[in-house]
Parts: sequence; C-alpha cells; structure tokens
Amino acid sequence: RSKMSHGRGALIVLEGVDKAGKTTQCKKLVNALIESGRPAEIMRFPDRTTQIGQLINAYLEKKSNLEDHVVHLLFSANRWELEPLMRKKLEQGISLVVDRYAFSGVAFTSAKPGFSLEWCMKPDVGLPKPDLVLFLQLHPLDAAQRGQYGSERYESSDFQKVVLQRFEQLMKDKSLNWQVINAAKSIEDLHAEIKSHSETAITVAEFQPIGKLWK
Ligand code: Z5A
Repeated sequence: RSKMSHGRGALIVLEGVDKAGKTTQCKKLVNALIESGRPAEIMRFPDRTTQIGQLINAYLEKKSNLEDHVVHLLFSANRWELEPLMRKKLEQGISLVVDRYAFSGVAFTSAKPGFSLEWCMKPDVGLPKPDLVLFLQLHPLDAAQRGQYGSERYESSDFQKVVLQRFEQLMKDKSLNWQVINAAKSIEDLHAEIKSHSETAITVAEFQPIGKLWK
C-alpha cells in the first residue's frame, strides 16, 4: 500500500456559452489552488498542439473543411489521446482544471442538423468522469456586450442558442455534479464561487476512484 497521505486529484471541468469567461476563470482557479497548497494544472480542449489538434484548429479557423461526423470524432480522439496523461496526473494527486470537455463536444455537434445527443455521446463514453462540472451561464445579451463574435466556425448567435439548449439537456443528468454559475457577475465574485465549489469537490474526490463518464 502506498504511503501517500493524500489521494488523487479532482477533475474539474468548466463549460459554458461563448465568452462566459471559462478561460479567465480556469487560470485564476489553478493559481488559487496552487497558492493554497493544492497541486493543480490547467488543460483545455481542443488541445490544438497535437497532430489531431492541428486538424481541429485548421477546421475551426475555416482553413479546411471536414465532414461533420469526422470532426466530431477528431474532437473526441483529441480527448482520448490525452486520457493516459490525465489519469496519470490525477493519480499523482494533481487536480486538473479543464477548459471545455466532452460536454462541448456533444453540445456543438448535436446542434447541427441530423445529429442526436445519443450518437454524439458515444465516442466519449468511458473518459475520466469529472468530479465537478461548472457551467458558466450567461444570457446572450450579456455575452454580446463582451464584444463581437470572432470569425471562427460556430461563432454566430443563432448556432450558439441551439448549443445552449443542448447543454441544458446534458445538465439533466444527475449522475454528474453540475453546478450552474451566473457568469454575469464580476470576475472576482465568480472566482470566489468557483473556488469554493472546487475545494469541496477536491475534498470529496480524494479517496474515491476515478469514475467513467456516461457509463
Ligand atoms: N468545440 C467543439 O465543437 N467540440 C469539442 O469537443 C470542443 C470544442 C472541446 C473552440 O473552443 C471551439 O471548439 C468552440 C467549441 C468547439 N467553439 N465556439 N464557439 P475554445 O475553447 O477555443 O473557444 P474560445 O472561443 O476560446 O472560448 P470562448 O468561449 O470564446 O471564451 P471564454 O473562455 O468563455 O471566455 P474568456 O476568454 O475567459 O473571456 C471572454 C471575454 O470576456 C474576455 O474579453 C474577458 O476579458 C471578458 N470577461 C471574462 N470574464 C468576465 C466577467 N466576469 N465580466 C466581464 N467580462 C469578462
């Protein structure tokens, strides 16, 4: 038996609509956890640095076109290629703060015509299950005040509205620890709320096995 006095790290995922502040909050959370003596690292999906990530990046930047099923499977493959590393870090006691995960994968593809939620979930079944999923909720009018949509694929308000509906369907799954956060608050107020949820999740996860997503 290991002599470790502490257990595994927690898998904490931030999801939310465009411009909700996911990236801003992930960075602040990791810094705060480290400062309070809890090992933590940031990750993001898509991870555009891998070979698969580069295919995804070209697609998002509209430099290439990919068939819709293909791009869905690439986003999932991008998570699976990092699964061994994620598992290793968690087992080493490092908490992972992840900017988007399989929920974005399902919400974005299933917002396209002809894709069911069920089909979209299948490739991600069995990935490490998040101990906490923070959903940063922001009204489309508030999102619009944070600047124009960019020129990347999916950055249009009509599409984002359907994406939000898909996220809402996913949030009905009570086997996951969803926490909906009002992202219209100030960066500091949001941070305090997110940090508090995360500290609880880290304590609860510590001596539990890593779960399997949607299984
Ligand atoms: N996608 C997919 O299809 N399938 C998948 O499996 C995955 C993703 C994983 C790229 O993702 C696209 O890939 C994405 C989903 C799809 N498509 N879209 N749209 P990405 O993660 O690279 O997306 P992003 O465009 O970089 O993130 P974002 O949503 O636009 O931004 P954010 O991370 O939520 O927000 P932010 O960058 O932290 O903040 C946005 C701005 O608001 C910024 O100017 C901040 O200074 C400001 N801000 C932040 N917080 C606040 C508060 N509290 N008040 C006021 N202003 C704030």
